[in-house]
Amino acid sequence: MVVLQVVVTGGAGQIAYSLIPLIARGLVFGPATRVHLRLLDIPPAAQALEAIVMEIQDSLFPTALEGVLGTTDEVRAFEGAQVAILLGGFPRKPGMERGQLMAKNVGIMKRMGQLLERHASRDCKALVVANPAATNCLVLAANAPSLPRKNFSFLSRLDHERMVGMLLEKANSVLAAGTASHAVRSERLRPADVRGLCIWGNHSDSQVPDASSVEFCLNGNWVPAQTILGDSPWLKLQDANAVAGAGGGDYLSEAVRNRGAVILAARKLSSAMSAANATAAHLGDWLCSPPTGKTVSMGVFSDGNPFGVPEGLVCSFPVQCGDLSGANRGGWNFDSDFRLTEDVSRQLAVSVAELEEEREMAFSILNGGQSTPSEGPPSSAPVVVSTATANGTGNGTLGRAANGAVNISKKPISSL
Ligand code: NAX
Repeated sequence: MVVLQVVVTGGAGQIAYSLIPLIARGLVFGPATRVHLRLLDIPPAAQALEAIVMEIQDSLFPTALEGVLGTTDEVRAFEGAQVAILLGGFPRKPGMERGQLMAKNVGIMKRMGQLLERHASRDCKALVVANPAATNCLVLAANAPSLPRKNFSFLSRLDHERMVGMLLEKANSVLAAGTASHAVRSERLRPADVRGLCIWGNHSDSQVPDASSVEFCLNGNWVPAQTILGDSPWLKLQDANAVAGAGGGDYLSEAVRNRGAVILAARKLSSAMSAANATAAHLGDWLCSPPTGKTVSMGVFSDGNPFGVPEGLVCSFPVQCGDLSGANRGGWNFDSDFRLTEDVSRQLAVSVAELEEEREMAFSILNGGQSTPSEGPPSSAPVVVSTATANGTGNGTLGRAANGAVNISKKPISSL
């Protein structure tokens, strides 16, 4: 019997609390995979970890969980790990600027990368959820240079799932009201009845929720979203700078970008249940599913991407996961059929510029004030200039934003 060694950092945090039952019930790595779970947290959380281990024991999970270790010993947690789920990080405090949060968190990620490098399995797959997720992932990989770059990813799936959920909500309410011009359907649309969307770029307010090619499966046939929603402005991509922060009823993209803030304001805590479910979906598709041809959003290294994003960045893209049992376990490919419209291309360039600034800031912090990444990844090639066509079915390459990036070090941290 194979036992998968899985380390979860931030094991006493709130996302972990929702994720652990999913893993323990076989809903992440599949019912046939036994998991040995190592929950790592920092010493102030040691008691909470102990309590979580007791709760796991009391939950009588049937078979998927082979064993659990709650620990503050980093080496024990990472020893031989085959999957690393990085939830652990320093939380945002009131009034904290992005640069300050970055300084705390990239230091943690550097340490986690060193642990991966020294103690994890040589084929360990790492998923970064902790914010700033994209730049954390870059720092993690830079400090674990002997692991393949394709083994590193960050979570943009939550934003993707939020967009699917909102599309379903809207389409089902139109169908229920019977106001769709060509569409008649009695059954509710389900998540599997939506395709053709992607979150591009950073996991931040600059992310690009792209609904330009969304289709619904209506009575067994895939139809453009407009068949149900009409030529609705709601589907149009709103400029990231125009996000009002009020909840975003007018545009889907605005609502997706604001979702984390709305939940944080209402719950006084950031999204945890949905973040755990998105983490499970990301890992399940990446590591356990047979190839389905399904396109999902995943934060991965840009190396070799067909969309013109510079090499050496970690960025959210449309990807398809490959056959993950056996030799190809953990494989994924860019979905090169995905086309960037001009609007998406322009906004992706802004998000990529933000990622480049974050990278510079992170490695400057880690190198004691010098922005040259002496311990960072190779610096990137220049941005490929857009050749997207005016009809919105461009050639899939990225344009440089006319307005460039904002200075992110003083930017308030978005609720993510
Ligand atoms: P919590 O603050 O509840 O948990 C974080 C845990 O990490 C705490 O228990 C803390 O003690 C621990 N920790 C801190 N430093 C550590 C270290 N060096 N080693 C191990 N553990 C350490 O946060 P939670 O709500 O669970 O969120 C976790 C992370 O996910 C945060 O960074 C959050 O911003 C991020 N998110 C990312 C999302 C995404 O889509 N990528 C969405 C959800 C979430 O906001």
